[in-house]
Amino acid sequence: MLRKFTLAFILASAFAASAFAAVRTVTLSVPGMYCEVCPITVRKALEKVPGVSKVNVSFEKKEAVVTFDDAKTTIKALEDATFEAGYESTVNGEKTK
Ligand SMILES: [Cu+2]
Repeated sequence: MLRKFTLAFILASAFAASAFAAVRTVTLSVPGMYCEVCPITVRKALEKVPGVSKVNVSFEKKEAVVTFDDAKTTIKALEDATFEAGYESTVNGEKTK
C-alpha cells in the first residue's frame, strides 16, 4: 500500500516537472492599441485563454508579454484571443491572420 502511494507521488512529481518545463513566455506585438484602455481589454482577453498564467501589457511599447503553458494553449490561440477582442497581434513580427 505504501509502495503504491510512493509510486503515485513519483508520477505526480514527474507530471508537475513536465508541466513546468512547458511554460513559455512570448512577447506579442499589438500595434492596434490606441489609448490607455486598450491594454486592459487585451490583458483580459489573454487572461481568459486556458493555460495563461501571467499577462503584462504595455501601451507604450504596444506589446503584451504572456506566460503560458504550451501543453494547454498555443501562440495561435493567444493571437486569436486578442483578435477576437479587436486587436491583431503577432509574435516576432510573424503575421498569422
Ligand atoms: Cu483604447
